[in-house]
Amino acid sequence: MEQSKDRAVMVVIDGVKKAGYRFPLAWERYEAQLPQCSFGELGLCCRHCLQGPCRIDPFGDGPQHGVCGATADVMVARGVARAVAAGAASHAGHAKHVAHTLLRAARGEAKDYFVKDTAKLQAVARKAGVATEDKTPEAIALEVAEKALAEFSEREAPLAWTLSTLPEQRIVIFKKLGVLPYGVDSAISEVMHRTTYGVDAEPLNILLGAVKCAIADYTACHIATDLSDILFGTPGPVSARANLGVIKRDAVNIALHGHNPLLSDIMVQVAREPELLDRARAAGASGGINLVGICCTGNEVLMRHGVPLATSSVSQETAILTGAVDAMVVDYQCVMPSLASVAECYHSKLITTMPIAKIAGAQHFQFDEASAKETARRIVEAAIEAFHRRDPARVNIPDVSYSAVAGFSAEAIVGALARVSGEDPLKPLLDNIVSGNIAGVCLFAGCNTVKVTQDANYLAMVRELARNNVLILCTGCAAGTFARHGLMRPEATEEYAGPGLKGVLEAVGEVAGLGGPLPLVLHLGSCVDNSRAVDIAVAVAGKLGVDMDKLPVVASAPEPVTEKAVAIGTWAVALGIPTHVGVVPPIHGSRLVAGTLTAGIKELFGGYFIAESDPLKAAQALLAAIKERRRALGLAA
Ligand code: BF8
Ligand code: SF4
Repeated sequence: MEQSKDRAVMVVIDGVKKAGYRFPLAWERYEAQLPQCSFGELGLCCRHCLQGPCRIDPFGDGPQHGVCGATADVMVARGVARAVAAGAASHAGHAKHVAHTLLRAARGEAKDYFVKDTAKLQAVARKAGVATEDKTPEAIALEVAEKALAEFSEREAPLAWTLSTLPEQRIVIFKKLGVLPYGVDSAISEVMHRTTYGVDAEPLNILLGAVKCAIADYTACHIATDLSDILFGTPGPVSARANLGVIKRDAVNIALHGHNPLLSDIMVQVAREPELLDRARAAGASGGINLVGICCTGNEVLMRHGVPLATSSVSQETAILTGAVDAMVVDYQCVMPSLASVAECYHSKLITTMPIAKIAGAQHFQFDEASAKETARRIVEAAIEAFHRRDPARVNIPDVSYSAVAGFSAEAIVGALARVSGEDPLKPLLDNIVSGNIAGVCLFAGCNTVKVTQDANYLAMVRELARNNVLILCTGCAAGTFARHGLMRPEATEEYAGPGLKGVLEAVGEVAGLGGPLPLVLHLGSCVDNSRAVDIAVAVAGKLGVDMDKLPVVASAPEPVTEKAVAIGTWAVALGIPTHVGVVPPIHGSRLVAGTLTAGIKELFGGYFIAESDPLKAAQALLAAIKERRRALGLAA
């Protein structure tokens, strides 16, 4: 199978092959794994106690129960629930980290951080129920941070961020089904409890536990987005470039990889310091210091600072294989441990920064918010030092990069629409949905995987949906894909948008002063910023006076990898959104679980999963879901 649809990625892979270097990359490591275990693929293997591992024969000839008596349905449901819990734990860790930093900043204990966006602080304070009159921004921030941190442990009442960001009708449904979380961490812990040896053995009950945990995950994502905006600013449209061609031959290149803006935002500030720039130039880097982003950290600094995006997800190793990345700085999540061995074969330094995310073979610079800039400076110095050892003969930077307009936060979208219709900003969006110029909205989210030619599913689907006048939003590595392929440009609107959609994107782009249409794909941010898509959907639902499961809104993760993607997909379904996955998680060992997630769950929440590996069929299924909803709303389909 072809590794990637990304020309730049293929140039680098071919380059190292031609040069005779032997690096097994993710794709070769995947091949070495084949055939992967069928029990695992179906979700029919359990290791939750020491009597296992237990496996169930999918053909019915061998064992149908684990040692404890667990059935296939129970095993598969437990597997799904634990994946959601792991994903939620990751987003919760990220969110708490930002909340602690806001708290320390407000107390004056983290001098490099401060309230950058007071308007967002006010808005979030209102949501969280924090009074703001006669208080300094620091005093408000302190209370907001405390409120946020209080969302994580078990409380007596539902969570402020869940209640204040979702429509009342959704909350009623969640209450009725017993899936309204009373604590983010406690919901995660509850899944671990109920899926351990000898606890919950009712598959549908386990799935409801997974949904509850997924709603906790949503809440954590929203907290992470809100507090990051307070500390670093709410994104607005910004131009940048994307793909490996953004790495510069004449500069000290530092790749920022991982998720949290806490370190990467400070890196951006420090890399502009004249003293460090002078040192880089003195080392022979006439182009100075060039920061580039990878994965969600890449999205964070792209949307707030226009830092170019180098690559995403499955192709992260190729950044180092250009031979010109002097340091790759990582925090946590989606960072392949293999980066250490790839970096070892070059002059590149892999720098870990978080106590919970060290990698054997990497250099560790302990990051503490109290001394953030100091650490960031030391990292830049280490990169300059590595630059001295770069071998120009091994540099192979593909000449591929596209311009991209990023940073469409909910606030930025409403701001752009307000220029069209000041007193009622959502009106143009609604009018165009009603008239059918916009058939519906699709949010693309999630990763790239070795199981699909990188980007292939995204590209096929986005063209088909845009052609059919579906407005496209994106986050995470989905955003990375579209940026790397030039679909976040106004030119892509001209090329791929159907006539109705094109007209709308042109009209809004002109009025918003972009000097051309809005890009074909609107970049909402990182994976936690899927919460921004919810904010937009909730506002539209409110305006239409319906719940979210009535909206012609769908979601897709065409190339998902992580447990975080499973958690996000599950909450999207719980919020009433038909959600496509292009790589099927291990659910097919249980007809009951697979049937519930792809069909039965619709009766409870309105949303459901569409598991489809063929991108064109997936696009058709999403279009059909949009049409079904339009008809139900009495709109022409
Ligand atoms: O949180 S899309 S590979 S980088 S999990 Fe990871 Fe997937 Fe990328 Fe961002 Ni999201
Ligand atoms: Fe086997 Fe049950 Fe233990 Fe799982 S929990 S390993 S099915 S005995």
